[in-house]
Amino acid sequence: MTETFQFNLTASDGKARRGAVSMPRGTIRTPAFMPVGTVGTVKAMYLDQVKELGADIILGNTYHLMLRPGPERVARLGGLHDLIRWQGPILTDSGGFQVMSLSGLRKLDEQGVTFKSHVDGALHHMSPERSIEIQGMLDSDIQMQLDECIRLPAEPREIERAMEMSLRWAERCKTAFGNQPGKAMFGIVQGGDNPALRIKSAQALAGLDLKGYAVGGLAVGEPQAVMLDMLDTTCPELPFEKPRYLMGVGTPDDILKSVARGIDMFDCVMPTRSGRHGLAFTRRGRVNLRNARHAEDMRPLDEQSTCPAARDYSRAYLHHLVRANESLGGMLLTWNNLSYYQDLMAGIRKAIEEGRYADFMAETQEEWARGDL
Ligand code: PRF
Repeated sequence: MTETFQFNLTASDGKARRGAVSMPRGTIRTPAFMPVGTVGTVKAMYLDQVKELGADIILGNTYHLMLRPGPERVARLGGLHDLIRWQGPILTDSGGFQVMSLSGLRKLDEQGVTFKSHVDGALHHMSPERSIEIQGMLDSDIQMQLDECIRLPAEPREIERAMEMSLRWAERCKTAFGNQPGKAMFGIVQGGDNPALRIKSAQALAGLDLKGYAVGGLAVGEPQAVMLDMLDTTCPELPFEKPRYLMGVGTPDDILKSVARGIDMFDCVMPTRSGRHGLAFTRRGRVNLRNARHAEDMRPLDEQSTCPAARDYSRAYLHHLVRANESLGGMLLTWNNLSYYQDLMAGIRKAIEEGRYADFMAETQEEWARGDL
């Protein structure tokens, strides 16, 4: 295990990259999918299961953890890893995006954001420096700059203002983070659906020589084609030898197409959240277990799956659990979905190594299109 943060590319196929991020707490095989553990739990899962499925890193949220249990308390309790019992790397999002989507946003200016807690209504302030300080108290391994993410569609001037401010915040976060050899602070490209702003953002961040780069401000209301265009524009501007993380993305199809454009890391609530809502991701596409057609179907979701949730339980039982709002329904479907996502990533990595990524993508998409078993 290394003392420092390192990224090594080991193979490529077209623009798709196969590599590994190595840091003191572990190695992340890329392309990687990071399960979301917002409040210090990957919802409805034991972290031993998450590890067993092949996840090398999980994500936490600065916004949620600062409100509850609070960063000072987490630090007194020995840091997030010991508290939640996950010894691998943890990436924390900076809070800007969650403030926008969850809190009664009060005020956002050059200083930072002032917002109302969704927990108890109390007012909080977060500056770029405070976000990094909190991520440090959580002992996060990969910390994200504070940024401002604009929902699309939006006015070009508004997109530009947020992108420019995010750049200034990136510099402040870099200074606040300082030099921590075993950890990393990633910058976040913004610029909405505007290619020129995306290029400007990516080039300026590249100039800051950060350890990794995220692409933010996508999957926020635009069509998939726009997101993919922005990746085509942005990725070539980012340093080739640094990891690239597409934030909050996405569906299995989004992931396949984004890897083809040079993305190395992903996170999304989709497998966990949709599992709790009765939706299963499978080799043959999506299956809504709420649907009455499953009520007396004794077949499993997919007998070829590597996951017991997909192999050993009938659709009839999953349907019953979902309809009855039983916790076990959400647990089994989350397990199935995270298993599907991690197996997809393993398949992607292997295909890149073997130089057959385009074929893998086409075959995977064909299987989805055939529809449920
Ligand atoms: N910024 C941050 N977190 C994010 C996003 C962003 O733009 C997105 C957009 N898809 C998800 N999570 N800080």
